[in-house]
Amino acid sequence: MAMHLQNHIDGRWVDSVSGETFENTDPANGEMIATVTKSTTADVDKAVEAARRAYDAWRLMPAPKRGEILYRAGEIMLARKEDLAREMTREMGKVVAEARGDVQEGIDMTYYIAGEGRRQFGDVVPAELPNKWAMSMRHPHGVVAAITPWNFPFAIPTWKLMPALICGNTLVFKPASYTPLLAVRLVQILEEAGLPKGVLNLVLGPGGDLGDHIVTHPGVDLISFTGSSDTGAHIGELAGKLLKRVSCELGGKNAIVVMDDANVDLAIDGIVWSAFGTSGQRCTAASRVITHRGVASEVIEKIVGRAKRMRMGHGLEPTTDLGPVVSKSALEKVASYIPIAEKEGATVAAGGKIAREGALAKGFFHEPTVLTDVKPNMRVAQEEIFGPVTAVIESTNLDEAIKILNSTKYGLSCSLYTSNVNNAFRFMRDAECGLVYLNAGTIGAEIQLPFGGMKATGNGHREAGRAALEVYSEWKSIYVDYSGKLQRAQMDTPPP
Ligand code: UN1
Repeated sequence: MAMHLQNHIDGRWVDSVSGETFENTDPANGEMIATVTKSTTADVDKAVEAARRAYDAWRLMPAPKRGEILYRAGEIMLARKEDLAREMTREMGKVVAEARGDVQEGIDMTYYIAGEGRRQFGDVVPAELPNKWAMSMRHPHGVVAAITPWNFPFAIPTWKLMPALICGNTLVFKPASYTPLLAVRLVQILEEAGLPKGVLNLVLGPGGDLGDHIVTHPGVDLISFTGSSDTGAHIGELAGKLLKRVSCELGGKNAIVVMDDANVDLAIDGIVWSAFGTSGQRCTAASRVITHRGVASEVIEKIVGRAKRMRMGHGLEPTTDLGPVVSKSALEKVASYIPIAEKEGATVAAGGKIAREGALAKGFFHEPTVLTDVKPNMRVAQEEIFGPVTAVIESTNLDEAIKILNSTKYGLSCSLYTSNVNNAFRFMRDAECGLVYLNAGTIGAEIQLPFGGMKATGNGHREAGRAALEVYSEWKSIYVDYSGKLQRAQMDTPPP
């Protein structure tokens, strides 16, 4: 019996005013998981109104008390980790070991941010005039809209919800339409942990008009979005005209550079994990490999061998290495890049096809694919494919490799395999990426450091780590003059 998933508005689980629904299905076999209420702009209005009503009481609750609710939420997540992971695998396809990692990342973020309830440091600095006090403190924005993707259906919402909550904001949460179940689970957990009604409101449904309405709604103060660069630019345009705060986490075309002095087998492990983990559907996925010519044939032979041995299947099966991609349109997009690659002169060295054998035909499976003879300016070396496809490019030295690395419009994650410390430090300095790895793959960022990227990967903000608070609060500088007389800064000279 399929579940039915509803919006959560002002503390109540309710259907959309439209009465319409859409289906949530397993991308590995097409099985129905749930019917989902399909929201309209009128539902968004209700969600924003509820969030506005709840704002003052929430912002005035002492931040350590808000933190206690988050700690309790973390405990509940930990207790339900296995169930959440299994539901995630069914809902969006990633293998269950990775789904556990996604939930764990959400737990890590929740505990980490709960601690910020007792920090949120400001500055107290000397004033230039006598008997005067100068300090800064954080202030919430008001109502935050969190628009989240399906590829990390638990972790990424926690990156947005938890810091927004700890800073005293209330929320309208619109998850991707492919992953409403994990969003419902997260809201249920926060509700059980004691979040007051109206503080977190959930609106389910596909983006488009609904997304535009959220972004332009006068009751929404900040939009935090993770998704494609095109959608991010659109949101930025809409919000910019209204001078709203926007934080965007967008695409990537991440690369692993392998030097001729690298431990090649270690590099192969990193490449296979980073290129094909989550079926390549991570913003951080290694969709390019830039290999030194001296080791290129060995690198190619070994990646191809590994890709060919990967077993596709349902993510809940213990034998599965590679799950499906999320949807039919995602599968078609991935497949469309193969003829593009061939036309531009690349060679399909492994994979290259939609999998149609046996039970795989029921799902959205694409073979793990390795493209060789790729030149840095080809479309497959520049555009985000978001599937299990990696493009191998050859280079003659580190300078050239870094130039190729930096030649895309994106700047999220990169990695260098080398045993030469000078190479390592030059790479750390010159890579135009928000995440840099040495002798490790491009995926697997930890939540206590900032996450995000340069150039078209974002709009200058970072999620997670201490940086998260910068997005979800504004600075307020406060001066207290206790001299009892008019003192004019920059003009009055203090007495000797
Ligand atoms: C993403 O794909 O948008 O670093 C997030 C990683 C994960 C997060 C990925 N911790 O791969």
